[in-house]
Amino acid sequence: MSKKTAAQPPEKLTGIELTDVPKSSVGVKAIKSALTHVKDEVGIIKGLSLLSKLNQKNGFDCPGCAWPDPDEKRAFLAEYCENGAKAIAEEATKNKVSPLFFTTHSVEELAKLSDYEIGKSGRITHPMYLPEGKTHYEEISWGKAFKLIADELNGLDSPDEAIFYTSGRTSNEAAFLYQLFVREFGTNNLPDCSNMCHESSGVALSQTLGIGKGSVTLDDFNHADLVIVIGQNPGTNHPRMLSALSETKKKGGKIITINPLPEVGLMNYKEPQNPLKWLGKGQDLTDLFLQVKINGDVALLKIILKLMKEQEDLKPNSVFNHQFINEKTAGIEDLLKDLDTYSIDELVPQTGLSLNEIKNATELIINNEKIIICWAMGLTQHKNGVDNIREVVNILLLKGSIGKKGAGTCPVRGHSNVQGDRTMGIWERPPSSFLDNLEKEFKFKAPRRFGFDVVEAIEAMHQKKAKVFFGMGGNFVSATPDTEFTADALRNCKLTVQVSTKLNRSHLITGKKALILPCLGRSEKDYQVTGEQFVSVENSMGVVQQSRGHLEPCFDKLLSETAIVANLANFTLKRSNTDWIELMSNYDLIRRKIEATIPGFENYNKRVRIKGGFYLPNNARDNNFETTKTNKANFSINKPSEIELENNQFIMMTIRTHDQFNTTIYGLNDRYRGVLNERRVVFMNPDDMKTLGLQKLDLVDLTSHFNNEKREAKGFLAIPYSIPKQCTATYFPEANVLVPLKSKADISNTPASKTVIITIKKREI
Ligand SMILES: Nc1nc2c(c(=O)[nH]1)N[C@H]1C(S)=C(S)[C@@H](COP(=O)(O)OP(=O)(O)OC[C@H]3O[C@@H](n4cnc5c(=O)[nH]c(N)nc54)[C@H](O)[C@@H]3O)O[C@H]1N2
Ligand SMILES: Nc1nc2c(c(=O)[nH]1)N[C@H]1C(S)=C(S)[C@@H](COP(=O)(O)OP(=O)(O)OC[C@H]3O[C@@H](n4cnc5c(=O)[nH]c(N)nc54)[C@H](O)[C@@H]3O)O[C@H]1N2
Ligand SMILES: [Mo]
Repeated sequence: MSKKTAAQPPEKLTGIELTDVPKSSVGVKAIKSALTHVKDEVGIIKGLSLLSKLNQKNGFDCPGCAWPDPDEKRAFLAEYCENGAKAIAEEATKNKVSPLFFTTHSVEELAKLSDYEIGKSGRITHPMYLPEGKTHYEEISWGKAFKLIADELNGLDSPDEAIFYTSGRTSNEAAFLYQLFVREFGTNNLPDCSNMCHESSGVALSQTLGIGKGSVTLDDFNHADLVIVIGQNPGTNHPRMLSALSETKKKGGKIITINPLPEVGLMNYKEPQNPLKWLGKGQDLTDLFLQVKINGDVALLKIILKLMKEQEDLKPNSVFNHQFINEKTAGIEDLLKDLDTYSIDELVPQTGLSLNEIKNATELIINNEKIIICWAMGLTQHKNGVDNIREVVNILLLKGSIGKKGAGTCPVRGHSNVQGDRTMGIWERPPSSFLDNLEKEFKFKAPRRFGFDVVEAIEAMHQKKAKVFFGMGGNFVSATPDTEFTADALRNCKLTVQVSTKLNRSHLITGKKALILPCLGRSEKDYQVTGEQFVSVENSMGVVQQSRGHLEPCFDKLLSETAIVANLANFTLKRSNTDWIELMSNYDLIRRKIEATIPGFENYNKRVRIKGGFYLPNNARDNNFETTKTNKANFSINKPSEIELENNQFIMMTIRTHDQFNTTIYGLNDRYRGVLNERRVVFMNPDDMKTLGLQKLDLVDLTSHFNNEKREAKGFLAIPYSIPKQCTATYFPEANVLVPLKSKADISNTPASKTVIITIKKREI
């Protein structure tokens, strides 16, 4: 057998340049960077026309992050951010990957490119097929492609041998049809990107508050006394959140940031909508910055809880909201008892902070009533990720800071419709009430056995228990942990299918046979036989609204995701009481089915046409916790990190640069961290570098350690940076090869991509 092509990005360096870390975020540089990307990828006239529709009430939802749009006023030409502009530039790119491209380049040749180079090849125009043993993709008709998948699926010994993955861009309409098809086919194997993302939040919030989603609305930021941003980098990943934080500050609220890195976006901000302010100093956002050690959060939050309790014991009724606690919660006695088993002195070193800093944070929490806590991957992607979030909830519950204006939980979602996909039933563990509704409406027997999540799906493919992989969007091989292991898992499959807009590595690391099905992007018009359609999406705060494409499709052979699912179902399902082709012809018909099966979508077709959309029900927002096991909001008992580093070991977190959307690499810069033209870097504490005898930009190799297993990634440039000792940071997907598949969060099974234990070795030249 010929040698396998590596699945990880090549170890090539691209010519680094270091600059000073900027003092403030956004401002004129962000506008310039956005326009450069739009000009280069799309052209300036078409690009500006596109931007004018982005996140407007009659426009399309940004395919970037899930941060919400204002309910009322939306600024003309301005409800987008630098990175939203890059996201649509990337989708509307002039570059095309045509059948000729695949005739010219073999799969092996393409797999040697970096993710940046692969992505820049452009939009895929035709369905493409890689037959077994062939070196090049070949053009295939839609009909033949659907038949091939249907035959392969129907040839399996059991429906559970197929995996149906979803990334979070898929619309409600497509997602609903997709999960229905998969369940009629006979399996709950519906892993999704959420498994790698906010699953820990979903689990923790469901247990404690009875709903897996956050409780705040955008307007709550106008009323909050205190916002805590923990484990999140909104300046890069949710830039429009900075305007919400800016409003909190303007109205007199305070901001605490808890992060191992002093992320520029959270420190100082220049409003993009106000050119007069671009030249000034900008607005300081963070009032108190706690530079916590990676995974030191439970220890930190526990100290805060203990200090709150001390103060309450000293002066009863000065800290806790007893009325809320008595009426609405369960489990406070156990929590208080458990807190007594920890000593502050033992916890402090885990945080890397001084007790005084923690006391200052506690004081702000004690002295304010309306508190919002926001978080993202810095909390979820750890072994104790669920504990992290439950500890956050403990603080809010003690203060009664939930279910009222200006207060509550704010897990900031990633993909633009990841929350909506879950609402539509993209979940390997569907509640039985949901399946009951499907059975009643669609007259079939739904499978009841839980399916595989992402990690389990990889294991099943590796063990050849699963044999067909179908990806609705995303880039499975590069986004998941343990790149080479996952690649082998995919190679074991009989067939891998990717529904995609752009070329990515998952088209190049394939099963014995592979298909690429090209689909429309969010920004494109969707024509079906009854006319132009729109779709709907749910943002991070539970608002459902319509999204209507603005551009003509980049090629006339593309199908919408909805049409792909409907056709596939039509080809595959031998018996179905559903007229799939009719549903596809008019998305109002799909929305009627959603209304009939999922609570909260009453009058869907009418309400989705109201500008700005509608809010889904949210019990935590309504201060009602009857949906938990105890019928109350639950306090919980959580464990600090159990990681013990040996002397020469470091914790590594894998994070995003300012120039990427997950595995889509827009460019090679990380402007806010002062790194230009290079992604293979490792950020280190300067004292640690000295101890290892490393100079700035020395070339190092990284080895990760887990259960006596070792994984290697070679060729990274060491950069001295403001980061706590024994903590390091690298970018994903390059560092994913180091993340062990079995290293994951308890209960949620989310890969622990932010706590990878590594050693660092200088490359001998
Ligand atoms: N432009 C752009 N936008 C995006 C994305 C993108 O790639 N590009 N991705 C989207 C997706 S899918 C998601 S999920 C979100 C991700 O949004 P983020 O979660 O903001 O993304 P990360 O880059 O993973 O950053 C994690 C942050 O947590 C901090 N952190 C890491 N470990 C710890 C810890 O142990 N404790 C604390 N307190 N902090 C820690 C890191 O320093 C970093 O600031 O963004 C979404 N939006
Ligand atoms: N080490 C490490 N790994 C991580 C993370 C981390 O922080 N560290 N973060 C994790 C997180 S939070 C997430 S959400 C996952 C992301 O995992 P995925 O969602 O699987 O990955 P993406 O990179 O977002 O997927 C990009 C691809 O989606 C396709 N695409 C784009 N738009 C569309 C569309 O409209 N329709 C269709 N059908 N396809 C489209 C394009 O072909 C593009 O190449 O990665 C996870 N992996
Ligand atoms: Mo995510």
